[in-house]
Parts: sequence; C-alpha cells; structure tokens
Amino acid sequence: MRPRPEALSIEEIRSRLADLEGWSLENGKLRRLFTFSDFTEAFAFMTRVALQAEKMDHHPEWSNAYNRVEVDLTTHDAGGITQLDFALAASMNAATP
Ligand code: H2B
Repeated sequence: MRPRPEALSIEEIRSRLADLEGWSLENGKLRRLFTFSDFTEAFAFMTRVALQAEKMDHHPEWSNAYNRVEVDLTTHDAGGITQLDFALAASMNAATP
C-alpha cells in the first residue's frame, strides 16, 4: 500500500512555493492558472497530466475553458497540502509546451 504523506506545515509550504514557478497558496490549496495558445494545446496538456496523475495516484481539481486550465491541488486523504501536491505541481509545470 502507498505510504500516506502528512500535511505540510504552513512554513514548509511557503518555503517550497518559493521554488515553484507560477503557483500560490489560495484557500488552503496550491493554485495555478495555465494559459495556452488554444484549446488543443490546453487539452493536450491535460491529457499528459492525467496520465501522470494516474501513475502517481494523485489527482488534480481542475477546470478548463478554451485555452485556460485552472488547477487546485490538495491531498484529500491528509486534509491538507502534502509533498504529493508539490510533486504533481512540478510535473504540471514540466508538462507545459
Ligand atoms: N488525489 C488527491 N488529490 N488527494 C487524495 O487524497 C487522493 C487522490 N487519494 N487520488 C487517492 C486518489 C486515493 O483516493 C486512492 C484510493 O489512492
């Protein structure tokens, strides 16, 4: 069984956010708005991230409208933000074109 990560402290979250381009802390979740050139690019990004999220067994809250993808990350099992959210956020940044 997958080890369950613990919710990070606010200090730890702020320190990790400093090294994570584009993300902020909003309503207790990591949030980023990704903007692409068009819908095809946005959806291709979501497809790449979906495959990665399945591999990680860690899934984003997100919504898409045309070329925009809004993402919120939290770990429901832990009731907060964990290292898994930072790992998924970093892989989302790496999945941009
Ligand atoms: N995704 C997120 N964001 N948080 C979780 O706590 C979580 C998840 N839990 N994906 C996973 C699935 C859990 O429900 C399964 C059973 O491993």
